[in-house]
Amino acid sequence: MEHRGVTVWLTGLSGAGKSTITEALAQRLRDRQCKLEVLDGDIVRTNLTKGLGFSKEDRDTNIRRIGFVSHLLTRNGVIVLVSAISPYRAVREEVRATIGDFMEVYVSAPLEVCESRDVKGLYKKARAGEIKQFTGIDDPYEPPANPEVNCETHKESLDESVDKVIAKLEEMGYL
Ligand code: GGZ
Repeated sequence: MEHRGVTVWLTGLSGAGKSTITEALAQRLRDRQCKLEVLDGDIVRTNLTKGLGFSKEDRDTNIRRIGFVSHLLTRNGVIVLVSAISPYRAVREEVRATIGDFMEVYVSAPLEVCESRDVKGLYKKARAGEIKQFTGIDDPYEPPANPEVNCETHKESLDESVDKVIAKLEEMGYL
C-alpha cells in the first residue's frame, strides 16, 4: 500500500517486550504490503555499532547511528521500526527532531516483571555483578515524557499493543 516514511522508535527496559512487539508489528505491516525495515539494538550492535559498550557516551553514539540510518530510510518512504533500550531522553529527543517523521513507543513493564522474565539470563548476571552498567540495575533509564504510544506489556496482550501502534500510525496519517 501507499504510505509515508516514518520512524517508529520503541524504547524501554531489556525484557519489556520491544523485540516481540517489533516482530509482530513488522509482520502486520508486511501483510499490508508496507515498505519497512527493522533496526533492532541487539542486532545493530553486531555490525553498525560493533565495538560500542554501555557507557552513556557509547549508548548515545549507538542511538545517533541508528537515528542516522533511520533518517535516510524514513525520507525515502520506508517505515522504520527501531527497537533499542535508548535509555537517555535527550538523545531520543535529538533523533526525533532530526527525523521529523517520528513516533515514540514506550514499551513499559515494571522492572520486577522484566527481571522475572529474564529471557537471556542477563538480569541474573547483572545482579551477580557479572555484567556492569545494566539498565535498570546499576544504570539509569529515563522514561519518555510524552510518548505517542505507551504499551504496558504487563497489562495488555501482544495484539493489543500492536493494534495501538497501528491505530496511531493511521491517526497520524502514515498509513
Ligand atoms: C542493557 C545490555 C547490557 C547492559 C548487554 N545494559 O534485552 P537484550 O539484552 O536482548 O537487548 C539488550 C541489548 C542492549 O542494546 P541496546 O542497543 O538496545 O542498548 S542502548 O539502546 O542502551 O544502546 C540486552 C543486551 O544488549 N545488554 N549488556 N549493560 N542491556
